[in-house]
Amino acid sequence: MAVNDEDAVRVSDPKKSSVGIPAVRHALDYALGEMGPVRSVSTLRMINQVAGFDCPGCAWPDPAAGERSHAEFCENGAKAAAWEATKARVDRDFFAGRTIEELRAMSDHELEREGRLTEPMYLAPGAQHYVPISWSDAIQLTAGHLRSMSSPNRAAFYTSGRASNEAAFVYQLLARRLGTNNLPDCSNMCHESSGAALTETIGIGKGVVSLDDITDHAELIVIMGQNPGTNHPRMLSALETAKRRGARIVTINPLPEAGLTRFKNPQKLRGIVGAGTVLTDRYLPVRLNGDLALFCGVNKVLLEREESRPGSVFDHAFIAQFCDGFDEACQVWRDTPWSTIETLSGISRTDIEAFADDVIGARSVIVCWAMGITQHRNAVATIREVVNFLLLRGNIGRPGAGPSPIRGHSNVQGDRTMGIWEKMPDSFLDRLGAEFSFEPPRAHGHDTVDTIRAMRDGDIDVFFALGGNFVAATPDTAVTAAALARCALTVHVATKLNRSHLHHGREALLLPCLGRTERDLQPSGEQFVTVEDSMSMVHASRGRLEPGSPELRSEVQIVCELGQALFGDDLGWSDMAADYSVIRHHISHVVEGFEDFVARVERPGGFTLPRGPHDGRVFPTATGKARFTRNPPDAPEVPAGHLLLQTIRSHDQFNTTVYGLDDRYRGISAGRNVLFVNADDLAEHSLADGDMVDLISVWRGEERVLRGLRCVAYPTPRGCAATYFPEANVLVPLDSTAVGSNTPTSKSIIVRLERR
Ligand SMILES: Nc1nc2c(c(=O)[nH]1)N[C@H]1C(S)=C(S)[C@@H](COP(=O)(O)OP(=O)(O)OC[C@H]3O[C@@H](n4cnc5c(=O)[nH]c(N)nc54)[C@H](O)[C@@H]3O)O[C@H]1N2
Ligand SMILES: Nc1nc2c(c(=O)[nH]1)N[C@H]1C(S)=C(S)[C@@H](COP(=O)(O)OP(=O)(O)OC[C@H]3O[C@@H](n4cnc5c(=O)[nH]c(N)nc54)[C@H](O)[C@@H]3O)O[C@H]1N2
Ligand code: SF4
Ligand SMILES: [Mo]
Repeated sequence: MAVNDEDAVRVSDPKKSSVGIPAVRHALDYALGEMGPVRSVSTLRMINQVAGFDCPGCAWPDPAAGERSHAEFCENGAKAAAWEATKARVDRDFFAGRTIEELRAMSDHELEREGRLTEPMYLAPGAQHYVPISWSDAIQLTAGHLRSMSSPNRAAFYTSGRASNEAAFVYQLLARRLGTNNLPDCSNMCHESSGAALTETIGIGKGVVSLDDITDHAELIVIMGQNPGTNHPRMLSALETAKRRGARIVTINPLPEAGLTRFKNPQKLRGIVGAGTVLTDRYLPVRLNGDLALFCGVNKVLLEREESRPGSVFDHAFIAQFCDGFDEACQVWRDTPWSTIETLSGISRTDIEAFADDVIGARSVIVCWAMGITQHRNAVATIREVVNFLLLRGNIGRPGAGPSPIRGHSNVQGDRTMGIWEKMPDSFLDRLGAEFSFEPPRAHGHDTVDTIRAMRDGDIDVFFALGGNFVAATPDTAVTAAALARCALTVHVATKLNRSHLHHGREALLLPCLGRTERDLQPSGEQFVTVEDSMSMVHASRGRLEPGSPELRSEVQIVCELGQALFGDDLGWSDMAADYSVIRHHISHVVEGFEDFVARVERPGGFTLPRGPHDGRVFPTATGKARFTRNPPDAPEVPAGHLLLQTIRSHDQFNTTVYGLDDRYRGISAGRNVLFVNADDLAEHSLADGDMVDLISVWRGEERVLRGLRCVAYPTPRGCAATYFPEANVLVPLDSTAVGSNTPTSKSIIVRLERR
């Protein structure tokens, strides 16, 4: 991974509040720099509007159609749109002037900053330069490779969560028509643990809370393992609304993240001139991966209180009618000693009891979480324990209550709904096969980690990526790069150049596509696409800008042309590409909840998908009941002299897309090579703030190194540290994954520091 030559990091005190005037100014500066004034205005005013495009940033939901403001976006949404709508271009001269080696020496920030890809590019075996290739040659080359494989399972089709429902649907159809379920996606590294835990316990792999549950109903909102001020900024507006009607907020996080402490709403005058709203009522600085122990502790207190005054705490009617496994779960809480709970969580019994008081005082509770929970070895168990916690007081299936995993990419949830999953259930495959008259493969395919293993072992010929940045986003960068190099062909459908395009197979293709912001004209006229947000709202997104180059094609068109090259027009590929409502028509027959899709999506603001547990306390689990589970607390054993490291996002990045080198709220500017550590841990290592260290991860006798990080003394619990991904992915062992979801454990890496 390239070291950032630009790095000259400066450190100041972390901010106590987020947003407010600086954020508005940053958003505008940023947009103007990338797009100039005219394009900035036309782009920003279309974000998240009913007739505009869905923000290409995160998956936070939009307010109802009539309740949106004129600027329904945050600073980071503006950055995401501007980054895509930039005027900068990477054209054939750019590639002619730079070898692959030279491009590899550039940082992630530098690569994407060069601008939008403009035409298909090809890298021949042994070549050092990408050269132009026609669309038809590129499609034929790909089809030729796919046809010559000895088995369809020698291809893998990766998806990043920005793909629209329509693109995702035709893409999974292509893979399955070819005969493979090898559909790894970014979700495997993201909320897979949430999906696994929720499917097992409540029968649906996604959240069951709506936006108005947060804004209008919940009396207590728990936010754990999430940094919304940076990663879901408009969530803070919703939390502010909740706060103003009297909701309490408990934050559980090893880092005191800015927006959660105090929030200045940039869209309200009081936010701009005043001190803003203090959002968090109780802050629990949990140890990294201590949440399972913490929730075991809270549940233990609830059980103790219930047993001392029967009928005062638990919702016995709900438990009796809708749940199973209750007694077995109680036994775990009885058996787990306080010493274990306090040691693993890093939170005192007194503080856990105070949190339990908040819970007992609230008639409705929502728990929100993101990557701080899902990317640990025991992530699935932790989320199941959160479900236990909610079930105890019937906090599911009524207003203001329930589990709410906050999703990452803008359409990652929709992609799953459309069938992007290596193990879609037979019910889906049955309907897909019936709709298109073919027999989809039934054997489960490879997820992300297994795809890397298969490539490493020489079992994959063609790696195809619909967006994303596979080599940078996945664990064990060196292993993944070497694995990609073993493929015969790597194909990337992308908007911008990134590191994955430089760690290629024997041959490689770059296929430049339209982005969310751009007009999509097909033979039947201008097209729109649809997306699903974190709260199961499905709605339309219409690009408005002129495409960045006349050669760009839509993702749907690229996939359908490949389908046609492979199979002729057997499934109606050309009709689907010509008119996306044909795809929506198919979706309405195949995907549950999409009945009458073509008509319903025309409603301003779209429609909400059915969610059994939310809508009517229906739990389609193995037993038809909501399931209490046994989750005895554990945590990684960190040897003496070592720290547990989490890898996080700065305020100036979207995953592997690095917009800039600042992390304003954490007081970091002009660099990313920093390590946040507790001051006492630094002292114990005879280090001080400002010292430079190398970071060595140790796992099963193996060592991996990330060099040259500046230590920053930071308020995080003893024994815990943090640095930024994607750079830190060199430290994450491929085989270190969560039990039950195979998600890389990128928030609990055992490391030691070595002074440079
Ligand atoms: N601007 C911007 N927006 C984004 C993204 C982006 O990169 N930039 N990425 C998008 C994507 S794909 C996703 S998945 C989301 C990610 O959204 P987040 O999950 O908020 O992202 P992270 O930066 O990984 O932050 C993890 C948070 O969890 C905390 N944490 C870490 N470990 C633990 C733990 O063991 N326990 C607890 N309680 N907390 C812990 C960290 O301190 C940090 O606050 O954001 C989406 N939105
Ligand atoms: N260590 C560590 N690793 C992590 C994480 C972590 O917290 N720590 N988080 C994980 C998570 S939550 C996620 S979701 C993954 C993200 O993994 P990915 O989704 O694979 O990565 P992104 O950085 O979101 O992908 C960025 C690239 O997508 C392309 N792109 C952007 N817009 C479009 C578009 O409209 N169409 C197409 N075709 N391409 C487009 C651009 O070329 C850009 O370079 O990373 C994971 N990796
Ligand atoms: S909160 Fe997320 S979806 Fe909303 S504008 Fe910001 S980045 Fe976009
Ligand atoms: Mo994500």
